[in-house]
Amino acid sequence: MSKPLRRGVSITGIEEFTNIKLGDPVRDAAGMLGVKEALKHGFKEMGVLRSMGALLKMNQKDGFDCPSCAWPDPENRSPVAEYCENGAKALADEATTAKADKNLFKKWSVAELSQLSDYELNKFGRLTEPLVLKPGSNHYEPISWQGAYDLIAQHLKELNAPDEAIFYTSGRSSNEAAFLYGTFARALGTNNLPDCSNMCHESSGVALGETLGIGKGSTVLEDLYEAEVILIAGQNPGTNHPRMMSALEKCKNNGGKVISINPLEESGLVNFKNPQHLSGTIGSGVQMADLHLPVKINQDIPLMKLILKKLATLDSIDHQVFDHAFIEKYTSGYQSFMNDLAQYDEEDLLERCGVSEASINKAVAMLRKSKKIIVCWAMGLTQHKNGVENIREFVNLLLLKGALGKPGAGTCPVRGHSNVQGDRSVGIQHFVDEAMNERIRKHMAFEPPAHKGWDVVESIQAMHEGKAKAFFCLGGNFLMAASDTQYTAEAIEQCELTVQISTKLNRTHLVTGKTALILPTLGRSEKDMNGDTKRYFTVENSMGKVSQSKGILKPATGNLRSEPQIIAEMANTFFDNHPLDWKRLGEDYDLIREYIDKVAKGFEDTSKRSEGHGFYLPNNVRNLDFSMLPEGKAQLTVNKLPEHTLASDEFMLMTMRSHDQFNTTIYGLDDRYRGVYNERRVVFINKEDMKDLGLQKLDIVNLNSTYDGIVRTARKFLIVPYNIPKGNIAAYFPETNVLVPYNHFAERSQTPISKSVKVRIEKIAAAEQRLIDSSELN
Ligand SMILES: Nc1nc2c(c(=O)[nH]1)N[C@H]1C(S)=C(S)[C@@H](COP(=O)(O)OP(=O)(O)OC[C@H]3O[C@@H](n4cnc5c(=O)[nH]c(N)nc54)[C@H](O)[C@@H]3O)O[C@H]1N2
Ligand SMILES: Nc1nc2c(c(=O)[nH]1)N[C@H]1C(S)=C(S)[C@@H](COP(=O)(O)OP(=O)(O)OC[C@H]3O[C@@H](n4cnc5c(=O)[nH]c(N)nc54)[C@H](O)[C@@H]3O)O[C@H]1N2
Ligand SMILES: [Mo]
Repeated sequence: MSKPLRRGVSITGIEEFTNIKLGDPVRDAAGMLGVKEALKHGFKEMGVLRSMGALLKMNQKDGFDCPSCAWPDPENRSPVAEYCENGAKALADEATTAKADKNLFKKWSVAELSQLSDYELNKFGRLTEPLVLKPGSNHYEPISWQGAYDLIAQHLKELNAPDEAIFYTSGRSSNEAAFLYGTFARALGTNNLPDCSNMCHESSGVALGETLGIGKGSTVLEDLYEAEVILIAGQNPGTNHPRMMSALEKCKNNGGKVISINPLEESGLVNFKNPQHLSGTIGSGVQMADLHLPVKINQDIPLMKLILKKLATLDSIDHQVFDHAFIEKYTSGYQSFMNDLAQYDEEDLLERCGVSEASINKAVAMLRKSKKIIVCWAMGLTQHKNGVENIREFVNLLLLKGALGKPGAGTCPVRGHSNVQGDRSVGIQHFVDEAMNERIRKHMAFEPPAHKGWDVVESIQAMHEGKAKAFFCLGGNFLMAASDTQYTAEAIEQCELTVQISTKLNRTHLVTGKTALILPTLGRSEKDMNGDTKRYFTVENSMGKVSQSKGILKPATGNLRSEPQIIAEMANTFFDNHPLDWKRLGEDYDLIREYIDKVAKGFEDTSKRSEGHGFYLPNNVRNLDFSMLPEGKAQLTVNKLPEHTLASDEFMLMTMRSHDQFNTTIYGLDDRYRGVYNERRVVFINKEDMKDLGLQKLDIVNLNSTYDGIVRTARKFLIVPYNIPKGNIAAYFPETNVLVPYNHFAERSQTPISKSVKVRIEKIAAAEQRLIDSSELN
């Protein structure tokens, strides 16, 4: 089905091996090695002085918010080192002194650049000036800022309808930039506001909205310290949210227990050495998970049902296991939930989930008496066909145990990008929110569109069908992040104009519309000046707290503009006569915040209240207010078992992150915790499955997925034996996104099924001697 792309660009680069080395998976996460790794990256990318200065200001009250994940900062922050290895890598990546400037684009055509790997593209460094790729040309060339805005205005004026424009957001933007961007789209007349969260925690948002009345988590950081049991399901905090480990450590020191639910026994959950205290750097660390439940991919619902069934049986004896007063007062649906639960056969549930009964009994024993329970989760639950139902099943546990709206208990969807939650809070959403529209009419004096827009998967299909002409991206790397890379590439190419507001070069700059623009922007660590005034912006962390972020580094070049400024200038050039003073909005962020206070729900006096520790946005679950839900109560739900019809030679593939990447940005080629070095093209597979397939370590295979009769192939991967349930395999994204069909996604949230892709393994060559010789590390 693949069709050649315009300008001869490649969606994969050359698929070459990079000389793999294998070691044992590491059991201790973080520790001194983590700090050393972080500093190594920092020093290499930005020099010693620049990196020390910046690291000291990251996540401090007078500094900037870490550009990596959205985990909150403790109130009594450590004066140094309130960062983690990954934060330091993210910073080094942004503050690098390398430059992708006009000379690079003069020398390299887009086709030539696209032959490189994502890792190599990112290494070119920071984008330095606005660039245009004209129809028929193969090279980007400089364009003035005003020239770029004029070109955008001209294209927007040529649209037949506002819905021919699409505005994608990635979660690194500020509240101010995201709010202006959403406002620009709505002022134009469209709700086409797809967001990276559509591929990420959308299933959480939908599930939590339906059951608890708010699409966000309910816990605050201090709750984790107090919890009796924390469940960590489908999340790899040691790699993706390392600062969460210190919170888990506090929980454990207070006597709490941690249960990990994951097909893999991830390093951070085995043992953690806190790099922030001495014992962490030299001692033996803390054993994190008291219990590991190696669930099969997408069998969390059977596992939870079995646990709930066993708890229900115990409860029927003494009525002390479930919190009946809570259930009575705050929930609806108890009887139908219990009737449904009674139907399942325990043996069948046990077999489906693949976890030993002894381990499940241990989990039941831990949960039985506990009243303060927190469930943390991430992509392992959301990126399945039944992603929404997965989360609703864990909410059932919390509701039955009355573990909500009190200290030490609640929901904790661990968000990804550092401001992905804030972007949504200030209006990046494709559906219509009538209350917000009313406030827009009242305070901004324009008529917002009253029909639904497109999310990520709908946008891709619309582009592919030629329904969209202009595609804007506020950050991100849409092509590589989205599913079905070839289909998405063809979709993007249908556009007349594509515009990327970005910091670093990536493949979405190379696979473009007929005309393409790159608008280079300031990174979060950089000083954002308006004349002599230093500006700041605000962000919301994973727990709903809004605070300020002020860059401190000298910008990579003098020709970068801030995201709000770029959006405002684009709007100012396009609109001839508009009720909003776009020019001033691009200059004065206090003015943007005044509008945020009036238009976005829960924001009030943001400029002032975001100072210092910041403020929490309202959260109804914390007050046990479910008045917005049917009967005014939280909803216990009936969720069906996931059904997979795997052919006898098919495996279930999860596509996940290595330790050296941030989504599509590849910092390095090692996955230290999993013992893989200098290579990303690997498939983790159970030894017994290898035997059944006649495969040896480092054999070369293709992965093929077949959906709706279409075969998609990811070429050239190396077999790596791993402790993973039989029938399950794992590999890294974005390389494997070519396998994920664009039209298969979670019901109701439309999150692509990135964690349960059915694939066949096709051996194409035996292990090469040169690879084996260098593969063992001691
Ligand atoms: N360093 C770093 N930090 C990051 C990111 C990054 O790329 N690099 N990305 C950020 C973003 S945007 C996000 S959304 C988060 C992502 O954070 P995670 O969700 O932790 O990221 P993934 O690597 O996708 O890992 C998913 C985990 O789920 C498990 N899993 C897969 N399938 C299942 C299943 O069916 N059931 C269960 N129970 N577990 C399963 C996998 O084994 C893996 O441990 O991290 C954020 N932080
Ligand atoms: N198969 C598979 N696919 C997945 C996932 C998976 O687990 N498996 N995970 C999904 C998830 S959870 C997510 S969140 C998405 C991520 O999707 P995206 O958010 O679209 O991707 P990123 O890789 O985070 O985007 C990186 C790019 O953002 C730009 N950038 C970085 N910082 C800034 C900034 O401050 N401002 C601006 N304007 N640009 C900046 C840089 O140019 C960089 O190249 O991917 C999804 N795709
Ligand atoms: Mo994410």
